[in-house]
Amino acid sequence: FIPEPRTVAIVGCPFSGGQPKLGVDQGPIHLVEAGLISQLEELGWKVKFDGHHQFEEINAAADPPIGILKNPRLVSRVTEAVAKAVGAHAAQGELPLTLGGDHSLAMGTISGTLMKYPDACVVWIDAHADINTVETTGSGNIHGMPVSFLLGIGSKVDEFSWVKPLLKADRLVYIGLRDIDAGEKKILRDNNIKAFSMHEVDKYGIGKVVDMALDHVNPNRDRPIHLSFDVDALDPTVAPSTGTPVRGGLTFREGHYICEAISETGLLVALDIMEVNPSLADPASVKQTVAVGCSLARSALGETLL
Ligand code: B3U
Ligand code: MN
Ligand code: MN
Repeated sequence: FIPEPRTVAIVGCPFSGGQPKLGVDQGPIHLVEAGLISQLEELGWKVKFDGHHQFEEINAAADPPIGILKNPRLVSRVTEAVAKAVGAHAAQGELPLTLGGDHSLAMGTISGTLMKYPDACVVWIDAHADINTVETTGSGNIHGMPVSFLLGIGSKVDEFSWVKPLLKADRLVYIGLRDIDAGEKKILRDNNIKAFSMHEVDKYGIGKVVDMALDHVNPNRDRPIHLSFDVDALDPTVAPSTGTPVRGGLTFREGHYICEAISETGLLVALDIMEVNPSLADPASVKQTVAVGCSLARSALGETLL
């Protein structure tokens, strides 16, 4: 039994500790100020917004690198808090919409989803695979690593012992990849992880790619879906204000098509909109990127064209 109207719980996560560029913590504030709450209400959702999360602060001196991982204690504490917040919303039957912030947050959001829905699958939309391990990361930026923690691959870091490796490799699929480290390619191959890079989007078209992606992680269309959308999956001409833009990305329509198709399944249980950084690029580009973040969320939550 799903109560109507359904409730979306917005979890604002002003957090940038998983990567070095300042400003991505302002992403959620801009998305909400752009009118996201009323836009979702207009779609018929009951919107619960508890404000932007106030995270514990740990200063850099108290958080030296572990190996080359940067801000490990901070990222661990924040993502654990996010897991609890998302898990609690899901437990109440609400659909958590987490606004980032950098993509390390997905360690928390997906952990939270899996607490309530152990058989959920994850659709990860990104230019990057974010699957580096302690062994393979070259940057030490944890936003390039959350998927490996969720899968439980690579050597364990005590600080992150709260992350339970509950995600199975065959319940994960990527769309939009085009900047993958050599170590990550090996991980994807060794673990048989399904990934549709921009090459496959070009070859098959986005409609077929989404069908194939869902056939892989959700063959009977009966598993709950967590959609984690990094706006850098979109082409930089579409979403310029993000920390690590990579040319050759998804068009405006391809990005929205993915959200619409997942909405149509009726199986979406959690959504992340990540890596909007309003301090990068000119004011018009910022406005455009924030507007795209809002419209992706609307599409995933059922805004229909006709
Ligand atoms: N794979 C690289 C680069 C990167 C990952 N995610 C983003 N950039 N946004 C890394 O640092 O792990
Ligand atoms: Mn990402
Ligand atoms: Mn990315």
